[in-house]
Amino acid sequence: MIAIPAVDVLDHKVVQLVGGVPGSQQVVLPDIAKTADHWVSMGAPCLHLVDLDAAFGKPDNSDAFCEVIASAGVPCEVGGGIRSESQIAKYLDAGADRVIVGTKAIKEPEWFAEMARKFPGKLILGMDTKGGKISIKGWQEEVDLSIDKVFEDLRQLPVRGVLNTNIDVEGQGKGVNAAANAEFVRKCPCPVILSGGFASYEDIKAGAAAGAEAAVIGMAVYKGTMKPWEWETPWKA
Ligand code: AMZ
Repeated sequence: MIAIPAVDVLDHKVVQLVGGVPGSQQVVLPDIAKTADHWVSMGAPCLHLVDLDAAFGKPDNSDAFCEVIASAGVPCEVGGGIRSESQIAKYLDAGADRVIVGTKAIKEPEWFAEMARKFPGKLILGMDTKGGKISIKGWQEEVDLSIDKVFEDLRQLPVRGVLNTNIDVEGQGKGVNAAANAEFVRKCPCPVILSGGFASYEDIKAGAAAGAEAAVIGMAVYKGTMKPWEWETPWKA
């Protein structure tokens, strides 16, 4: 399993929020490109770019993200506020390795199925969960849709994987919910990228043991409490 640093952008700056709540910024860095370059220079094998402005329906950061994607030199996954085929195509044309679609995919599964077939192996379904329920629209709306049903539908689709952020523990630096993560990975029919609360190498090991493909790390690398470049195999477990 690889660890991927998150570059979350709100108000056109790199931020780390607690539980995704605007106003809870623990970290604010003004330069998106510089922050992305920093993680690549530390050996990050991949970048996780999230446009929170777009996820909240505000003017997006897609041009800045496209520049990062084109020059990063490592694979990038990108999401947040993606609601159209042209937005998916814009990021793929810029060289994104994969594009994360959450809200629109959950709200309009038929549209998502069409996009998944149009861009095979390129889409990640963003399925973030709070108290065991799927959460959308910047984690401000809960959806009454069973996770098992979404997994069932996914079996037919050539998606690259599923991103699951555990919102209950996200941004708190207290560690992951290893049992919830393991259950998610066990049930999901495709590769899983876990996110939310990764605070120690033990958390990373637990994600690897569960069979996840990757773990997104945010607060812990920004606060310096986790240093993946110092691991026995940097950024890997
Ligand atoms: O922090 C938040 N409030 C937040 C966040 N990090 N809200 C959404 N997201 C991320 C999801 C996924 O990567 O984890 O945005 C992406 C999905 O966005 P959308 O707009 O397609 O639901």
